[in-house]
Amino acid sequence: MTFSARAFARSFPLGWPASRLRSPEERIGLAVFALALLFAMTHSLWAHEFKAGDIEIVHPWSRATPEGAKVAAGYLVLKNHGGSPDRLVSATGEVAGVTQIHEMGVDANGVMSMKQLADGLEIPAGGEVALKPGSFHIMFMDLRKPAREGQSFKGTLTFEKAGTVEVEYSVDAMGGEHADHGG
Ligand SMILES: [Cu+2]
Repeated sequence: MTFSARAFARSFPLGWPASRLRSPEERIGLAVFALALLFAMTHSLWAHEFKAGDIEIVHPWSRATPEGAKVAAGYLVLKNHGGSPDRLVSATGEVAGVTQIHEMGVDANGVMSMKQLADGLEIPAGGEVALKPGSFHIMFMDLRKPAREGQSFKGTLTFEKAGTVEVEYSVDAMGGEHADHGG
């Protein structure tokens, strides 16, 4: 043995292993690890999904709305595991008087605008469609109550073939581009 117990004690004057967490680097490392673990747990709780026939509905979410807001948007991913196309034809939300399926885009003047998809939204066979900020979304109108961060609200999605399924939207933090368009 080339490393004596006395030399060992000199190298770690505060004692080993008790000294480990007294080093700032170790503490920060442990804190980062704990946060990462917490994030992973929270994320898996939020990454919920629903099924209607061949259609998988991944992580419906919405944003918190300011007091008095009349609209909110719902986002999710629709995956079609079937061999034929299906179509999202309507939606409801318990917070909303009226719920529509919308598409957001840039008009000829370069202004963000959106329109209702009266015929719904096709999900190709074996494919997927993402409803996300700046693109397709569920539009909750005539809001009866604000959507609060950390809470969730129920809604339904109706597909031409897969039928109607109840889903739950997680409410994320306020802000972002869709909150600004006001209708
Ligand atoms: Cu919209």
